[in-house]
Amino acid sequence: MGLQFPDGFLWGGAVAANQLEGAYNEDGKGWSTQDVSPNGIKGPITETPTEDNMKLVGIDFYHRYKEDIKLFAEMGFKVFRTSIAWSRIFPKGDELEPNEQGLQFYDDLFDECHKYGIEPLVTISHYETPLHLSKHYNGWVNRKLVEFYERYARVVFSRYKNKVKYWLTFNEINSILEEPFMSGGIYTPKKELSKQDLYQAVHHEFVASAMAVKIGHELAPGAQIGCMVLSMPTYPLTPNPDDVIAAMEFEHKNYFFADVHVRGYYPGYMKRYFRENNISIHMEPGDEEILKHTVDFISFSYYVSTCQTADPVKLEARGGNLIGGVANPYLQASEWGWQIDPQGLRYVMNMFYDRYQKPLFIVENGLGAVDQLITNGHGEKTVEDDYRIKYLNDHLVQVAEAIADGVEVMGYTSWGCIDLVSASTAELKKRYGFIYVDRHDDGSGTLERYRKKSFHWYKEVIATNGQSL
Ligand code: BGP
Repeated sequence: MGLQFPDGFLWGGAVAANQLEGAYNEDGKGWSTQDVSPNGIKGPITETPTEDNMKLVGIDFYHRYKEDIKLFAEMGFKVFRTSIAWSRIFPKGDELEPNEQGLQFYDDLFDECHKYGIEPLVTISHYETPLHLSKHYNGWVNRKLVEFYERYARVVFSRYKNKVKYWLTFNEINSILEEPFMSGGIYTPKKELSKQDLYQAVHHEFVASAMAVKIGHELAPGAQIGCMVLSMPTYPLTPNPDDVIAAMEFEHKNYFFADVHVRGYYPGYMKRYFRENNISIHMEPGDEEILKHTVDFISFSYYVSTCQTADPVKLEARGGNLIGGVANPYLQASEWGWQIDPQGLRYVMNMFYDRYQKPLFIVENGLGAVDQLITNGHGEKTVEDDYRIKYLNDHLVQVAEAIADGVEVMGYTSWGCIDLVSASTAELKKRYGFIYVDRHDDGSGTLERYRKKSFHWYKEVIATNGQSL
C-alpha cells in the first residue's frame, strides 16, 4: 500500500498579494509597508516607493491572473492560497468606506478560481499594513488598529462570503517578534522598540484575530477560519538538560501564538515571562471574552527546524526563516542558509496535533533556489528543478507519515507556486515556483511564464492523490 492522503485533501499552492500582484498604485490602491521596503527585512525603508523595489511590478499577477490560474488548474489545484492587499480595500486603512475597485479585483480573482473548481484560501493580512497606519499610528502598537482591521474584516467577509470558505487572519503572526515592521507595521525601529510595546501590539493582533473569527462565523456561515504561525521545531543542541530547557523556552515563544488562538487565553509560561520582564499587557474590558472565539484549524508555514543551547558561546546567529537559532550539524542548508529537515515537518505536525487535537493545514513549504531557464530536447523552455522536486517529495512523504500517525490534515499549499518576489530578501532570483516567470532583479524580462519540470511532477502527485510520491 502506498502513501495515504485522505479523500478531498486540498492540494494547491500559496502566494501573497504584495509579492506578486504588482500594480502597486492602480485602481485606488494606497501604499503599503511593502511598497517602501525595496530590500526586504534588511532595510532600510524608503520615504516613497522606488523603482528598485521589485514588488511594485511583482510578476504582474494583477493583470495576468487569468493565465496563472489556468496554469494552476492544469496542475489540478484544489485550493489556491492568496492574500487580500488591505491597502486595495482601505487605501489608508482608517477610512470609513472601502475602495470598490479593490473589492472588484478580488471578486474577479475568486470567480476565476471557481471557474476551475479551485477553492480560494484567503489571508486577510499578509505582511502589508497600509503605510498610513504604520506611519501615523505606529501599526499594531496602537489599539486603533483593532478597529480598522475589524472594519476591513467585516467588509471582506460580507463581500466574499459566497466565494471564500477558508480564511487565515494574520500571516505568520509570531514573526512580529523578529520583524515588527514587516509583520506588524510598527514604525519604531526594532532597536528602539520596547518589549512592552511589542507584546502590547501582539495583544492587539490577538484581539483583532479573535474578533475576525467571531464576525466571520456570524457573517459567513460555514466559513472555516484559522490562525497562521511560522512553525520551527526546535531541538536541544545536546542532551544537556540546560539545552533542553533552552529549546523548550524558545519554543514557548512560538507556541504562545497558537496557544492563544486555539485555547482562547494566555498560557502560564507567558505570564511568567511578562512578570520577569516587567511587561504588563493592557486589556480592555471584554478582551478576555473576545479571545474565547477560537480558531477552527491551525495553519502554518514550514521551511526549517533549528537548535537551541544554553551555551552563550554557541548561540551565534545564523540564517533562517526570519527567526534564528543554532545550526544543526546533521542537516544541509539551501543556498540561503535555510536548513532542510523533512522529518521536522512530521515532528511539528505531531506536536501541534497532540497539543490541540484540531485539524492542521500546511499553507507554506518549499525551496527557494536559483533556477536556470534552458531549452530542452523538445525545444521547450523549462527549468530542470530536480532539487525542488526532491525537497517537496521528501517533505510530502513526511506529511503522509504524520497522517499515518493519526494527524488530521486538511491540505497542503506549496509556497510560491509561481515565481514571485522573496519576502525576506525582496529578490526575484530566489525562486520557489512550479512556473518560471521571466523577470529579473534588474527589472528586465518579458514576464512570460514557463512550466518547470516540477510542474509536471506536482500535477502527477495531485492526480494520484499522493500515490506517485
Ligand atoms: C514566509 C512568508 C512568505 C514567504 C516565505 C518564503 O516567511 O510568509 O511571505 O515569502 O516565507 O520566504 P522568502 O520569500 O523570504 O524566501
